Amino acid sequence: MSRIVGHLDLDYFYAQVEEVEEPSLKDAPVLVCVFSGRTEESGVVSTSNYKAREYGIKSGMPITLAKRRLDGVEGTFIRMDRGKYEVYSDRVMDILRGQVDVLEQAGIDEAFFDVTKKTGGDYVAAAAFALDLKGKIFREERLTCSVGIGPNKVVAKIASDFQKPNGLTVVRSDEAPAFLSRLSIGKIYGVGPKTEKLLEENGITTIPNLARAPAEILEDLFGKKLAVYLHNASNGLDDEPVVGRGGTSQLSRMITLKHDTHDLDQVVAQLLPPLKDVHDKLVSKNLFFRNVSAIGIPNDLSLHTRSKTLETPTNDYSVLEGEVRALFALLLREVGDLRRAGVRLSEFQDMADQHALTEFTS
Ligand code: TTP
Ligand code: CA
Repeated sequence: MSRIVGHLDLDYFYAQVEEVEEPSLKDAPVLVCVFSGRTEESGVVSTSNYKAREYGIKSGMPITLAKRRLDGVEGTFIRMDRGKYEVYSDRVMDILRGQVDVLEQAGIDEAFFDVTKKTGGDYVAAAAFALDLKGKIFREERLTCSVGIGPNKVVAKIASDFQKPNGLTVVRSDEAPAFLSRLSIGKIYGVGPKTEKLLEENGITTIPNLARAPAEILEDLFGKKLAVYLHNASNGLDDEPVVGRGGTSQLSRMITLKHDTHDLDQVVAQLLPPLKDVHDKLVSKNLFFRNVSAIGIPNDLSLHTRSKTLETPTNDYSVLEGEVRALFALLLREVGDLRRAGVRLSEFQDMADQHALTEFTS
C-alpha cells in the first residue's frame, strides 16, 4: 500500500485567533506584535492577517516600519499572547489526533499526519478526509487551515503552502516531479537563502536542475547527508516517517465556575479538584513541568492567559498551587468577572531523564 502523508498549517495563526475572539477586526489589517517595551512603538510584528500582508507587512518586521507601510490605513496592533494561542493549538491538535493514524506536531500551528491505513492508500479518500477535517476544525474552532496531501513529508509540506489560505492541495506520487518542477528551490523544506545562493552560483536555479544535478557536485557543496536529501527531495522522494510523539506535551483542565466571579479565593478554591487531578496525572506519568498557565474566560467568552516558566522543572504540588494562585492574581487585575477558569501545564521533563542527567554530570 502506498504511503499517504498530510501536512496541516493553520492560516495566519496568531492573528486569526485574535479575529476569532473579535470578529469585527476581520475587515482591516490585524498585526500581532511583540512589544519590547522601550518605547510604545518598539518591537516587531509576530504575524499579521492577509489584509495587512496586502500592504507588504511581514513577520519579524519592526512595528515602526509596519506603521509606515500601512500609510495611514487604520490597523489593529495586538500584544502577542502565546498562552492563548497554545490553548487553541491544543484543541486543534486534539481534533487531528482523533482522526489520523499517526500525528507529529511540528510547531504551534502545524503538524504532519499519516493516513495510509485510514484511507487504504487511496488519494480520493485522502482528499475527502482532508476536506472533512478542515470542516471540522472550522465548525469547532472557527479557524481555517491549509492542508497538503502527498506521498511523504517533503511533498505534503510544500503542498500545504501551495494554496494558502484555506487551501487543499493533493499531490499523488506520480504527480510529484511535475508539481515540484513549477516551484522555486527555496520552497523545499530546509533550503534557505544561503543554500539557494550557493546552488545558483553553481548553475542550479530550478528544481528540475537540482533533481538532475550530479551527486558529486552536490556532495562537494553540502556534504553527503544534505546532498542526498536535496537530490531525493527535488525528485519528490523522502522516507522520513511521521513520528507520533508518544509522550504527553501538555495537561490542561477547564471548569465553569459556580457563579461568575472576580474573587481570587473563589477561583482558586474551585480549581483545587482539577489541579489535584492534573497533579495526579503528572505524578503517574513520572513528569516534571516547567511551564504553568492560568486561563480565564469572562462572560464575553474571550480567552485570557498568564503563564510562567520556572527555572527548574518540578512536580511539587505546593509550587503548582502557589504559581496558579499568583498567576490568577495577575490575570484578575486585567479582566472582570470570570465565567470559566483553567490551568495548563507544559514543557515536561521525564523524571527518568533527569536521573540520567544527574548521573552523567556528577
Ligand atoms: P507561520 O505558519 O509561519 O505563519 P502564519 O500562521 O502567521 O501565516 P501563514 O501560515 O498563513 O502563512 O507561523 C505560525 C505562527 O508563528 C504565526 O502565526 C506567528 C508565529 N511567528 C512568529 O512569532 N514570528 C515569526 O517570524 C514567524 C514566521 C511566525
Ligand atoms: Ca501557519
